Amino acid sequence: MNITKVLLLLAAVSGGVLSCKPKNAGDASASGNAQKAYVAPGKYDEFYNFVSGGFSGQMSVYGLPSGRLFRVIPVFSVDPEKGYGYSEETKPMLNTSHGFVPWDDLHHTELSQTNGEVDGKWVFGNANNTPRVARIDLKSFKTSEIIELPNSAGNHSSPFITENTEYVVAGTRFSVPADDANGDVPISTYKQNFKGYVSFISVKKETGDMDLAFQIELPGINFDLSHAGKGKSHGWFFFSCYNTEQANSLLEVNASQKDKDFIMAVNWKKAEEYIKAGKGRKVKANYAHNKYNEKTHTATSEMKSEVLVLDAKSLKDICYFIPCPKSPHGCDVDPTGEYIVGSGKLAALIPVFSFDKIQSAIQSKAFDGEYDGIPVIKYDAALYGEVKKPGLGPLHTEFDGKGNAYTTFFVSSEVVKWNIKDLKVLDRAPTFYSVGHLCIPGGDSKKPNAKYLIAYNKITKDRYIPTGPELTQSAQLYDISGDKMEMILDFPTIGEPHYAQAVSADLLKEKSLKFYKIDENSNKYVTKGEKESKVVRQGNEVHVYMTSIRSHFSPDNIEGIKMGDVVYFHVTNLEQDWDVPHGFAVKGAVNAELLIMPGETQTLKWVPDRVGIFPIYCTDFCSALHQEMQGYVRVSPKGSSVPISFSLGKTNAVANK
Ligand code: RUQ
Ligand code: CUA
Repeated sequence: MNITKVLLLLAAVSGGVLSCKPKNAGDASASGNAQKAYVAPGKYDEFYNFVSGGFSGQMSVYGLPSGRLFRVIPVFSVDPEKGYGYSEETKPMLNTSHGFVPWDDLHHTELSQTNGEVDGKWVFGNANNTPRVARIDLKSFKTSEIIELPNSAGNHSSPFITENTEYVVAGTRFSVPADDANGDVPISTYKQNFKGYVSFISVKKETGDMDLAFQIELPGINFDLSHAGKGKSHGWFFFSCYNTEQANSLLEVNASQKDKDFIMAVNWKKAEEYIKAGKGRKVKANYAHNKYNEKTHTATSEMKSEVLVLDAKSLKDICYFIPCPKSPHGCDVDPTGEYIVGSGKLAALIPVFSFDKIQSAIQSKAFDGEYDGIPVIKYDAALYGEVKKPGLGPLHTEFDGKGNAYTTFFVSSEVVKWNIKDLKVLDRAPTFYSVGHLCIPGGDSKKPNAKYLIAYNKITKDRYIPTGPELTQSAQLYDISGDKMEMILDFPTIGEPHYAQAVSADLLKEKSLKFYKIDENSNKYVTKGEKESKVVRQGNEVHVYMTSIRSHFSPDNIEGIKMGDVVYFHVTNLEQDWDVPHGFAVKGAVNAELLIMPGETQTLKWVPDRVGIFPIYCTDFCSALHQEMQGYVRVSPKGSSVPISFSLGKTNAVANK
């Protein structure tokens, strides 16, 4: 089929989504299946589900099988609900070489692993626009660290990890001129000047601290997705690539010219050897590395200036290309590490590659020449086999650990179950509609927990009550414990769900942090008791050392602030009990509220814009007298002689002059 035909077919199929709605419309209740997703009030869910928010820049936490939303974790986007990116303490988390970047596009979530099994320590997320990788701590469910990636643009094939979380890996989606090269070149010089980079971020075993260990410089193509080898293929990483045509315009057509693009196999153990042998070169780069400290409750941002780069062209045997049909998207490795599944967005088959065959092909040099200096392994020499006629537009595959794979089909709106050994299709289930990613708990690890499968759908037209031009996207939950997939629930999601991961609740729930110890709070502006609360003027800066406890702030009357002052409210929540955050807001603040966890200190910067009385109040319903948790700030004209004063509990005092 030529490309025009494929595109026409795609248009016809996606246009027909509404008209060819399956008869039963996936009505789970009709078959009594909905019972399986029912979690009675007061009962716990079996799994945590970490779902990417796509263009919301956040990650959301759902329970499975209920589909209940528990938390939205702010990662790459400011979140006024939690004050993330608005409080002085969290602002540095969003610092980049471009300055403060309050938004990004989070596509993939990946849980940390030990020995190829999900270990419940951290979950990683990628920023697709201004390339970054974030690590979220699964005790506090907060973003702990964000590292920016130089030489990259559109960090899509990320943040996938190796089986002991040695590395988080990221590949550039857009090739661009390197950061240390002159970037002021005609776009038409793509082939000469644009380069691709993949990044290996090291992760410290105990602390999770990340560092950009090295990058590999590659031809200027687009990297799409990736997954690490595991078991026998531990030490390798696999990336799907498109636009091997190196087109710089109308990629819809121009990057679909070739029948096959590539899966790239990277031998990262070999790369480590080259580094030991001093074969890397240090390259100037400018990127931010941001960390949140749970004792100071404060983030710091450090600018880095150098990165170690390995050249894939001259350092032979780090990288190999394997032809893969029709603009590959998903690149998934089965639990044994032997089978690598490539999914061509425009393909009508699924190629399955064999790690053993790839190794022998490399040994015997079964190459089809080179692509820009990188050997291209012969398709047949690497291929284990093809799944024939599985559906249209395969995107992503997860595994059940029982020898089966489940692949999503965007164009034909379905999940298809097939056997990895004999490549036979076993079952198919419709999705509503146009599924992208899917998730089985542990489904990309060595030990999947094959009870449920969740499909993440791009389109929900006619599925829910309408909400104007924008409709929610959705997740659909299937019971896959039997031979047939059974849909048991569907639920709306926040933003656009791309990849998601799930983990048994037992692994996390006991470790969940309940509050921060006030004794350990080493925030520069902490106030450890009401008696220490105060207001201090330093030139035109006014620092309010404030405490909150059910149900008052100390102080709650503040005077002596003048126009031209910059006021910092440093609020320490003195509570030492689970689930008692206090909020803080002041009228006219142009940023957000603060939501302060028990034992934590957070700071709101406020520049009064007029003379008058400004109420403050707690934004989180914390007790029966929450509504009484309020106070007043007086702002006087510039040059006023009203002195700084502050109090709590002094009512009807003599008026100030
Ligand atoms: S993508 S729907 Cu992961 Cu951004 Cu495939
Ligand atoms: Cu504190 Cu409401």
